[in-house]
Order: sequence, then C-alpha cells, then structure tokens
Amino acid sequence: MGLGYIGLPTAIIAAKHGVEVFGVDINPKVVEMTNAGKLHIIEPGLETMLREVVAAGSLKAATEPQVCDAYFMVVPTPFKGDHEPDISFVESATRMVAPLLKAGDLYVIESTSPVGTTEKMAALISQLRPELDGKLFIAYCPERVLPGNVIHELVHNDRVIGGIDDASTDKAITFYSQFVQGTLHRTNARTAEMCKLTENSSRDVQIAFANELSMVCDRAGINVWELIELANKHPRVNILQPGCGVGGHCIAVDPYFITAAYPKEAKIIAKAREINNYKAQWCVERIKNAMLRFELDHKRKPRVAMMGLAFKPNIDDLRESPAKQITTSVMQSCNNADIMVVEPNITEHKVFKLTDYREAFDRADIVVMLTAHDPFKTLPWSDEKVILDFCGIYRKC
Ligand code: SAJ
Repeated sequence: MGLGYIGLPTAIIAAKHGVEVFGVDINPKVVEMTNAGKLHIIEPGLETMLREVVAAGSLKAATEPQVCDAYFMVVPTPFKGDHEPDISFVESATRMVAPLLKAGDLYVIESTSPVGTTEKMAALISQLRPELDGKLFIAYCPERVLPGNVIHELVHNDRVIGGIDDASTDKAITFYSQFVQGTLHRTNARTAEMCKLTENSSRDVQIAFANELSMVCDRAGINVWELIELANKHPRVNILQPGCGVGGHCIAVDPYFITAAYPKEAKIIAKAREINNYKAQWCVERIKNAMLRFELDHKRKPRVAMMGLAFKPNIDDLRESPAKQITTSVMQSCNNADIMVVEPNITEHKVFKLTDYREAFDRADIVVMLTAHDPFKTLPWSDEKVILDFCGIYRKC
C-alpha cells in the first residue's frame, strides 16, 4: 500500500526476488507509470529493474488492493498542526485492506510511525474484523534506506522487526528474509517504532551540533570545515557536516513524533529541531545582508545565484527542503531583485524559473551555495564574486 520513495523500490526488489507483488497507490498516474515500467521517482538503477519485473508479470499496480497473503503499509506519515503526527494515511490504507484479510495473513506497517501505532491499527483491524482475532500476524518493520542508494540498502541493511507477539515477529522475519541479506533483528512493535524515530532523531541532533558550530565559528572567524576535519582526527569524535538546514521527509519530521508525545522528557531532540530550523533563517539573513552591502558598495542591485533546491546533494527531491525555503524567503523579501534559481536535477518547476548552473554562476555577483550537488564542485572559486558557501563546496568560509 503506497508506491512512493520507499514502497515502490520495496515492491520492485521483492518482485525481483520471486515474490508476486501487487502494488497499490491512490494516484492513478503513479499506477499507470508503474505498469508501463516507468519510474515516477529518481533512483539510480531502479528503472531497469522495474521494467524487468513488470515484463515478467511479477509486479502489477492498481489504485485498489486485491486479496493477497501479506499487506505492507508504506504510506506517508506527515505532521499536522503544531507538529502532531498524522497517521491518517496508515489508517485509511488499513481500512482499505481490512475487508480482504483472511486467517494466516501478515499485516506490516513500514511507515515511520509514533509509538503505539501498530497496536492502534491492530485494534482497528480487530474492530473491523473481530472474527480474525488471534488469526493474523501483525508487525512493524521500518525501512532505513538512504535515497540515492536504495537498491543496495534495501537488500544489505539490517532491519528491526517488531511483532505484536512472537508469532507475528517470526512470520515477518520469514517474509523479509526472502530479499534482505542484512540481519533481521527481532523485538516488539513499540521498540521497533521507537527505534526508527531514535535513528533519525540521533542524526538530527548530530547535524544540529554541526550547524550550531558553524554559527559559532562564523562569529569567531574560524573556518568550520577545517575545524570539524581537525576535531574528527580524535579517535572518538565524529562530527557531521553543517548545511543550510535539515530537510527531507524523515529527519526534519520524525523527531517531532517523539517531542509531540513526550514533550517534558525530549529536550535535546526538541532543541535540535529548533537549531536546524533556525539555521535556514540564519542563512536568509546572511544572504539579505550580503545583497544590501553589495547595493551600498556598487550603487546597483546584485545578481544573485541560488545554487540548489533539493534537500540534499545529487537528488531531485524538494520535500521539506531548506534550500527551497531559503530561496522562497529571499525572493519574497527582495521581490525586485535579480535572482537566478538553479537545480540541475530537475528540468522545470512550477514556481521557480530554472537557470543552468554555469550560466547562473557566471552572471552572478553573489553566489549562494545551498546544496552540494556534484556539478557545483566544478565551478572555480572567484574573488570577484561574493560567495556564501553554506554547504561546504569550497570549504573556505
Ligand atoms: N545533512 C546535513 N549534514 C550532514 C548530513 C545530512 O546537513 O552531515 C542534511 C542533508 O543535507 C539533508 C538532511 O540532513 O537536508 C537529511 O539527509 P540525510 O542524508 O541525513 O538523510 P535522509 O533524510 O535522506 O535519510 C534518512 C536516513 N536516516 C539516517 O541516516 C539515520 C535513512 O537511513 C532513513 O531511511 C531515512 O532518513 C528515512 O526514510 O527515515
């Protein structure tokens, strides 16, 4: 259930390993493209595999589920209101499959979920199909793959599998061992849910530390990239890299699932979210100041190149992207400025007019490095330009 950034690759890999897969998505365009062997996401190497499994008849897609033996919920879990988790997609996918369930079936949630979601969905299934009580296997098994390296990671990463009882854990392990070569670690559903949230919160806290250092170093006149490289020479220190903020649909979202449920206890996790969000605002202020200073010095408005819209290097994904947020914010507050927007991984965007990265760099007075895409690393440093390098392309400032 769900043929997005995780559901579709999982469906393809499972199909490739001999599982007969029926992929469901509420978006007819996604279904149509999948059945035509066309990938609606960007992921290296995956389209060839999709074409193979579709041609072999082992993956079929539709907008409605059909009777199967195992059901996987791989739908988005965004947040709503004041960062409250929204599990309505998991619930509606569960309601769609509930009438199809039969004794002995496996039901798994893969979507990142607040602690207790699997138990809640088990209760919902029991309410809808009371005659199946004790006859289903219900488990939580979060995905852990890194976009851009999905084919390798889906097969080789270890996975945590938590059933609502031992028999459910066993059944889910049997399923995943068909294509996962990493170790399948058994636990209960609540621990597995918290484990996923912990992994991403841990990364968020570590990035917040790097982002905080970058702002301290800016005030102290220290090159943060050199500082981190030197500190990491210590055998027990491993600081991550600062950037223009934290984006994507995982690390910028999942920690809120802990802070919303445990606000009194989850202090560092909440602070890290605050720091990483603030880093994007800090970049906006730096850009606006540089533009003002240029105008005062040169008596004309600067041409500005905003380099990168994606939330991280070498992908086309703009979800929760701080680079996009910074670009929007600068364009809104300086609405008659000459701002060129660059994103080499997409061909067009409905809001931004995109400029080729070389052309934008050549024309710009101020170059703002937001996302460390590989092509940007070929652009030479120029003392003639003001370069605001928030993602360490040049590691000079
Ligand atoms: N970032 C930094 N500095 C760093 C590393 C990352 O600023 O040193 C930023 C990136 O630019 C990006 C954000 O953090 O804006 C998140 O990028 P990421 O590469 O850390 O992670 P995601 O969101 O692509 O994938 C994460 C992964 N989780 C962990 O590494 C713990 C992945 O394994 C998960 O499967 C995925 O979340 C998910 O789906 O939850």
